[in-house]
Amino acid sequence: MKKHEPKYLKDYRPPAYWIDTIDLQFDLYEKEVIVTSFMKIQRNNEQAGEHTPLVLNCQDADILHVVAGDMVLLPGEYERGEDYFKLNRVPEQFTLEIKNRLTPQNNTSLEGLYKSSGTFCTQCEAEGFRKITCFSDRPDVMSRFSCIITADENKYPVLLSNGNLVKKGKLENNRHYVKWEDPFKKPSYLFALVAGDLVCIKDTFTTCSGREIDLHIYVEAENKDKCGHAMASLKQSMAWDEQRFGREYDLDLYQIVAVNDFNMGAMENKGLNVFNSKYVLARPETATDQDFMNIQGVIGHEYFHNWTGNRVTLQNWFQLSLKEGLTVFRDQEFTADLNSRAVKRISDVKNLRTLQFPEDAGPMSHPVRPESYIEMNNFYTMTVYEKGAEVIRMIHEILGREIFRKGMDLYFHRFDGRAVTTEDFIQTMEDAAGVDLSRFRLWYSQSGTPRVTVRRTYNEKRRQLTIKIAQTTPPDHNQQQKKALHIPIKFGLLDKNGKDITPPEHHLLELKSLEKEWVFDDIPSETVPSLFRGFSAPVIMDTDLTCEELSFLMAHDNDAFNRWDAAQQLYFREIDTLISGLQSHATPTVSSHVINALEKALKDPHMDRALMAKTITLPDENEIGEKYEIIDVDAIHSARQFLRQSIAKELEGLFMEIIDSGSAVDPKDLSHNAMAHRSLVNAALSYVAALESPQSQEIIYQHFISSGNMTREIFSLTLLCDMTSPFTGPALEQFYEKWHTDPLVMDKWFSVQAGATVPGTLDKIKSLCRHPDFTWKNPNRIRSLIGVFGMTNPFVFHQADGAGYQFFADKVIDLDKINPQITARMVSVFNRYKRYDARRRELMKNQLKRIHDVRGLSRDVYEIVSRALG
Ligand code: 0A1
Ligand code: ZN
Repeated sequence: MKKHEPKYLKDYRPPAYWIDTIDLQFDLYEKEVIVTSFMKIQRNNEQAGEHTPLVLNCQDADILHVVAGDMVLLPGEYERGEDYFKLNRVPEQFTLEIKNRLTPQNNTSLEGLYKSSGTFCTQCEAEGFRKITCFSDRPDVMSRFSCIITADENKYPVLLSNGNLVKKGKLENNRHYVKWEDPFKKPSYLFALVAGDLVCIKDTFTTCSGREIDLHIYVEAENKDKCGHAMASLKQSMAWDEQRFGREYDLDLYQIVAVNDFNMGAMENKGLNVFNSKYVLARPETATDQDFMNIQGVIGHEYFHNWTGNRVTLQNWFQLSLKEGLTVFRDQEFTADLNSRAVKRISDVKNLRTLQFPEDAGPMSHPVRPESYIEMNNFYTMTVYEKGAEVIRMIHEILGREIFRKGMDLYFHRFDGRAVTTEDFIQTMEDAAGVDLSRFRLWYSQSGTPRVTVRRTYNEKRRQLTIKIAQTTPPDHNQQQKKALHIPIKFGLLDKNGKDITPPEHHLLELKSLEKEWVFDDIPSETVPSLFRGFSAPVIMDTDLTCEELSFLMAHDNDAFNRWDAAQQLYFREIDTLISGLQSHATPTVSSHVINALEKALKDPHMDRALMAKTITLPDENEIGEKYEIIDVDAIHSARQFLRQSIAKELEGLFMEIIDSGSAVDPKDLSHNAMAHRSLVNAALSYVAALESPQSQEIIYQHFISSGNMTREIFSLTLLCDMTSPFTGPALEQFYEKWHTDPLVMDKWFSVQAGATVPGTLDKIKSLCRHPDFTWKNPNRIRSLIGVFGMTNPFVFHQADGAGYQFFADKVIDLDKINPQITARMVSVFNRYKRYDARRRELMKNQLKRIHDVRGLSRDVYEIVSRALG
């Protein structure tokens, strides 16, 4: 099938024609939209000659009229393929006008022009613009855009596009029009249009050079009171990018629109960001502390794209990480600078380990700069985004903050207004810093997570410590032979009192070969090394540290990330022992050093509460599963539950004290301290819930009723859903009654039920699919029910009879007809079928085959499923 053929990086050629300007007009009606596009086209003489045809991308557009120069072309005079428009002979320079018809009300893919709750909106990245009109829809064709929109004035009072509003007025039949002009050249993926009945929240920001920028956030009228945090976050982002990276905003207006139906988090269209409403709307009553943090992060992310992505853009889609890895790094730093750096790092690393490491070890593994793709939308991955950000972070680590900044300045200076590559970025960093990053480049081209082994020897007589570090990366379908990467290892050495005695020249060890030894002189005995501080490289580390040494690091390491990580390693070891015990039917017991270490942490008066919460939280079942070649879902669930219960029994008194202290915190307070306190209370509540006693159920229910904010309310509801309790049903009903008119809160109601591990969960999920508030048209709702079930509930999804697999595959097959992009993400849960026992493996494989054989399967799902089976 032709439509399923891959595209390769090695085949990249610059475009044959440039499109210098495009003037668009959208006439919006209820049953159709008429798009008129007027382009100035210019041959690229370095690539093309007079016989080179002009080929434009064109998908789903019903062409009505074509004029080339002053000649009207009849259908036989141009070629129209399923996904292209072609003119065989064209002059070196000419104008082309194309009129076409669209039916956005039928567009459920949420790419191109579509309708969300009555609002017209667009999503053009990666290749959605071709669903709007015929164009050279590739990021290296940068054009100046203007956009006229006409529509019914009552239904669509707000008409928006990129850049500046230059004209507006009234038309006949109750219609009105606007004209927008974007002074900056941009690729088509950054075009946006919005038309709807929305209210506008206004503010301003004065830039470092004294320019006043208008800031507008558009939402549905009922959400007017939920935009304060998003607006504050936008202003923080603008100030931060000036201070940390010297980047000033360039237009006079910055617009954000929140829509309910959106495939991803948000989109950085020039001057007109379109957001999933989940990342804009928040009040403490409706959004959790985590939601507030996410909003700040995503607002920052889209804003930072204005320089890393928009002003400097991509030569082709293989370079996606050039903008995404770099912008994720920037948003992570923004969050870290404004909140707790350690807490941010811990969450990012947890995310990387639970989602990116498995991706990189499975059939979808690809380098940060992929070499081929069938459907570009499938490459908005954890690898491109999160591992891509880790790669930037390592450069930052190697160069140091100041030189890195110098490199960034040079990057913007060199490439402003151009479409470039990850190689251009690295080269610029080398030039600015005067370093050789030739081996470092492999992080962009080699897939897989490196494993790093650390072994120590100590020579008592010579007072010499030797640390030997070795790396290997397992072979995969991308490369059979993996090369040694350049790995920065942030290093520390603690003496027996916990004092850091690291020789200054060894704060950063750089491993550039398969193995290397470092010899440290004049070192006392009984030191404990702390490696990969702050998780300085995205690797899996295998150390020879004992449990006592880990407990010591947990208490003394001056790197907060490693203190947390030491606790995690202790838990993993404990769970591993419990799993082996369960598998050999031994009576399980929990070792005292885990309880002691936890008790010490809980009694530490200096520890920040948010860090304490992270420290006492056990790794989740997916994270634990990652440690095993063959994942025993049942043993993992039981071992984790047993550990949780044992800790709860031993330390109940301390947990109760924490819970009681929570009542002193104002539920509407969004300061770091208040949020930190709530996260600790929730972590303690989770242990108390594990006691499964009538009293503990009562405590959770009381917490639910008296919550006063969504953080407390939804967390206690989650715990109630995960237990067999007389309180669960009433709590779910009360929550529904209270919140059924708020879609974002209802998503949470679906999620807590989909994530439960109690008997009967699968049947519950099946019946929730038939609930009047469930819809297959809204990605947030699908993710909250089907996504949570498949991705975060391994115990139920992998139930031994395969009923979870069967149900999930049925839904995938149906959903693919509505929204392929979302479906492709969902179906990826089967990617790791080889990691389970023979029976489950067979059951999953059968579902994959069933999906693969569906006629008319989308390119998106086809690519994932065929890779999984391949
Ligand atoms: N560039 C956006 C994410 C995004 C990507 C693809 C989309 O549709 C296929 C939509 C949004 C970001 O990184 O925020
Ligand atoms: Zn992005």
